[in-house]
Amino acid sequence: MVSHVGFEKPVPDHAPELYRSYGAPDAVSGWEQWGSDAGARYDREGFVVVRGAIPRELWSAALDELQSMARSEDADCSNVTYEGAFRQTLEQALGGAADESDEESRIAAMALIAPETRAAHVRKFMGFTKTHAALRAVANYQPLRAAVESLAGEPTRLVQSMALVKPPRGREKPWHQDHAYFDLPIEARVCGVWIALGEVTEENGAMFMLRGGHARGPIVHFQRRDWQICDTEMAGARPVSLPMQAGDLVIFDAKIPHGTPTNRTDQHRWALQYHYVGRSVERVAQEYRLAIFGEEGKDVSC
Ligand SMILES: O=C(O)CCC(=O)C(=O)O
Repeated sequence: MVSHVGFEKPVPDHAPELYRSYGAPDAVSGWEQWGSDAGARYDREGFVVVRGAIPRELWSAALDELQSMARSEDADCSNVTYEGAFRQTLEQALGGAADESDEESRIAAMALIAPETRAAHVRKFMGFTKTHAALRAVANYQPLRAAVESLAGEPTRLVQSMALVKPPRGREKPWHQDHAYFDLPIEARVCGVWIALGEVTEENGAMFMLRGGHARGPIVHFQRRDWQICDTEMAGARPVSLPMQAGDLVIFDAKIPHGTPTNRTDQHRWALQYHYVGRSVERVAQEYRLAIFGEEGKDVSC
């Protein structure tokens, strides 16, 4: 049963120069090539791209599952976010202004909206690995878990699962560090994995990363188009874009600055994102995180 339905805030488009790529990173071809070199590259650059990392049967089952969740009245996950424009559709279905504070009526109104309309506006699902076996299977894919464990230096647990859908003309996810969203010790090795479930290009919202940027440590975030690193902080940076095919992924340090531009195409861009941390790592109070990354990040999620 979905427990939270939210809508994105309308935001202005980003400046094009925020997502200009300065080269292409080297990639590892399959897990056979994963070794100590990859670990050293992760430490040096803050991320490693692995091509053909998830077998077709796993990624295509995951994509089917997400597409059926998008059409379902109840996506059966902890949290669904829609594009801001979907608010008007919901208001019409409710016969007036949707009461933003009334979660129950927002969830009930989903049943009044045609499945294809709902699906067209989904932006994000969170918290689904307990209920959806196909999505759990990707998170637990053994070679991936082994690589993550080698980077964390100990057995790991999954701390967050998300599906990130960028609909046609879907908005940017501004530059940020994922660690800023986690109540985890700043020295913990938090490892993110972003998996392409279809073709990903600069035009439809590829991941951009700042090579070696994790070494700078935490950067203060501000509420602007999102809770993010300020655009002025990124001026003069030389990021790289990570175009991918379905089944490719990037494993990254949660302190690497990254972001994705607006989808300029008519096609959806589908991705999964999981975060893992060593089992010995304990949560810390939100105040600890805010003292490091900025007070405006209260109660935010990625
Ligand atoms: O998939 C995207 O568009 C951005 C995902 C991301 O960086 C995040 O949610 O932390």
